[in-house]
Amino acid sequence: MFDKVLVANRGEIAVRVMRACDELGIGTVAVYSEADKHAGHVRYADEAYNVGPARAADSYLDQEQIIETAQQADADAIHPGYGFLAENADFARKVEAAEGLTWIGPAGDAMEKLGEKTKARNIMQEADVPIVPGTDPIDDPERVKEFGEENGYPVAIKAEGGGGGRGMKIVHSPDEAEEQLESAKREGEAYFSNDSVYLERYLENPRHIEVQIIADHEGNVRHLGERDCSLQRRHQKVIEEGPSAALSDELREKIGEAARRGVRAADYYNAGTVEFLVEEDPERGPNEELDPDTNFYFLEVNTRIQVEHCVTEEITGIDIVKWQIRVAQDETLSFAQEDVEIEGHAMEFRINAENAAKDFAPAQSGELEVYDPPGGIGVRMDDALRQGDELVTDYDSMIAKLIVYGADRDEAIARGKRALAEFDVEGFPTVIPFHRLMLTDEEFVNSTHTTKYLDETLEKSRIEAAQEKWGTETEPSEADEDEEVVEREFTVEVNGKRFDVDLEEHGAPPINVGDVDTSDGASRPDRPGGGSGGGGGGGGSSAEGQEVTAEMQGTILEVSVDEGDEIGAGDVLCVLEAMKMENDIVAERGGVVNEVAIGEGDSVDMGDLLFVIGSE
Ligand code: MV4
Repeated sequence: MFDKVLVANRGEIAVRVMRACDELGIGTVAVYSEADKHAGHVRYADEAYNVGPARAADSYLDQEQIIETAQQADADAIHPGYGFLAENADFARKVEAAEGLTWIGPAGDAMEKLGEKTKARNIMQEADVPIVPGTDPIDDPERVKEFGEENGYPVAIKAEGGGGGRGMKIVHSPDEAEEQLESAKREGEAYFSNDSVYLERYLENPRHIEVQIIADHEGNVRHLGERDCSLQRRHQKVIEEGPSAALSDELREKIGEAARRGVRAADYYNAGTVEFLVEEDPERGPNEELDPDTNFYFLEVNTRIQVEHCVTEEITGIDIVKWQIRVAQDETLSFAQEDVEIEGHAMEFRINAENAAKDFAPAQSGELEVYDPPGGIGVRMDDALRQGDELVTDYDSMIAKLIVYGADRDEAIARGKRALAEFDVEGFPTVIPFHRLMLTDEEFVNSTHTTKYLDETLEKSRIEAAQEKWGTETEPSEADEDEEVVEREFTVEVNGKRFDVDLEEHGAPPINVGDVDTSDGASRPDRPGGGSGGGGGGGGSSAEGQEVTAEMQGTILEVSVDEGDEIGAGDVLCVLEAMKMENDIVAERGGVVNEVAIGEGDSVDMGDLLFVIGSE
């Protein structure tokens, strides 16, 4: 049993993994970059370690640093979340080889063979999983033309190391073959350091269906049903749901079983997702070479927990992250395939800090001035930020996920509408208005959309109108930009262990210098003679004159004037020690000291009377 897990990730997925650890009685270790010093996953963890600068390559992707940190913290295992190092087979092997550490994920070798797309295709084909008609790696534009002639156009040229939409080129006619082949090779080299490419028949209008898998080290493989991720924008998923409204129960069963066969053939364990394209275009028809009833085709395997895993958790009641941890410590899956029941319908909305009306431009900065997430029946929030947090823009723009559950798709949509209307985020734009539009959109509501809908069909004017209607953008407030931040470093000892503490004090109270003019409470004259430090007095008036009061709690170190003294503007009235600093309380205007209300050594509270100053 693991005692402690290091989560090599940030944001909502890091918190999601730590929540699973907490429920299993496992301690949690966070890593963070300079940009994430105040991030939610750092607050959530039992311990947290700085692993480097904001640039991911120097922190979240620094393999040696993360492994060393895990060992230093005495963690037993590393969970990579998604993104960053999650699909890096070398890193998985390094973690497994490191003294005292276990990798919470598939074996490095399984990750590697499924990461190479033609290898994955061959494994699937041997396991009787339908694949799109295609080739092994090719190099000659003549091969593209031959393939087009045999299988018809368009032809997809895909990068061997590709995935997620990068490194794919489409050839519509033979004269495009040469140029697109060169371009695909260039992209493959640039993105994946691998210029090897292969061909597939290009399906023009598919739906994107993916099957969740969980497998243990004994070869038990279960599928947890499918998700429909057809609503995408430039290969970025926007809303995911399950089960898919586009599948019959018969096809659902076939796809699920195909996914199980496929990953079993790859000696796969831990969680994973098998992606399929489902072609509904009647003109292209089924893949007759394989099976006359087949219209689904293997696309790729994602060897990680995915953003949208929550959809499956809601409709199966199975905690996938917990099972990742359990199988990594050699536990056996306790449920059979027949025990997995899909019930109800779930939908996930990615809450990105983007302005949908401006081509989904990511917010460049901002403070989460208001964060009021929805609640109630059927609502799940996976997030890490809290109100008052600064938006971190160094990584991706997703700040939260809203997942709704209902007895059926209609109820899930109604809950989604209700929850999105409750959801209040202010300080920077989010895609909440866009999601609200989707839940009233005929194509989406009828589930007739395909992967092309957002990029090619949906009118921009409707997105702009939704943003206008439901957007809650606010101007960044000036006060925050001027906020004083005092940074100090301490060394503290906790239970005999030394820690360096970086203290950042935000919005330290303004230095106030005996403001005896109550006609303008907001005015704050400069301190005579300069000097630094905070704390001071405030003003008020009475029949006897103008009152100087303490603006913060502290101790009077010195009283510099007596009753009856004539004073000039800028004279020091007393010295107040507060927050370990000596603050001169200074008269703003000249006059006569009518009353001295304090003595040396007195403790004063905020608002206590210090002096009354009469006019000359
Ligand atoms: C395809 C395809 C049609 N035919 N392959 C895009 C991401 C990459 N993982 C694979 N992708 C596609 N491969 C063939 N043979 C269409 C896509 C595709 C797509 C797939 C899933 C979800 C959204 C998509 C959007 C555009 C294209």
